[in-house]
Amino acid sequence: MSRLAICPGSFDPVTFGHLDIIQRSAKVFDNVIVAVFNNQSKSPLFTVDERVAMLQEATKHINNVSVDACSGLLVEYAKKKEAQAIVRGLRAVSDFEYEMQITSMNRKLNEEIETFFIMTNNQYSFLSSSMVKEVAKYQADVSDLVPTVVQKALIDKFNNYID
Ligand code: COD
Repeated sequence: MSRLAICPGSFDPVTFGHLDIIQRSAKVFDNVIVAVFNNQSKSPLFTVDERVAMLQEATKHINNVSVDACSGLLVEYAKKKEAQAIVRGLRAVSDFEYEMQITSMNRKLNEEIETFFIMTNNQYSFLSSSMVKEVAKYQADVSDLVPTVVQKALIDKFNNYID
């Protein structure tokens, strides 16, 4: 039986921290779907379509990874795709409580689907999309934090930014 995992997130925008989790999931599972949700509570900078396009470009070299725009409940999406697992990344203790809440809620909604956690690579433990957006706004160099496609998109977004 082929094993499918969903890597869900906002990916606003995708960073090397996300890509590390996606790449490592792709080594463990037969297929991985990166599911892009519109998490309104985070006031997104990029549209879902823009985020999907950047992820597609950044993961095009990984054969068993695809990217999809999603809405509604994550567990419903996972069920529709017949996925066995949800994979999330963990950076620090501060992520733990939030992840615990999401996982407990998802388990209550659907007991069939397991959530797996992958510890961040130490190199990316400080890295978040919000931090990248914050520094890119002031034209800081983010080339070692995000793929080239994202770097270019950030330059375009903040081209005329005045504080
Ligand atoms: N290193 C390792 N992992 C990282 C790093 C890093 N530097 N940065 C981020 N990650 C991980 C995150 O821990 C997460 O696992 C993943 O990468 C994606 O991160 P984000 O920040 O883009 O994703 P979130 O937290 O905004 O995603 C939230 C969801 C969209 C999954 C959630 O809101 C959701 O499930 N929405 C659908 C509605 C639903 O079903 N709700 C019920 C559950 S709350």
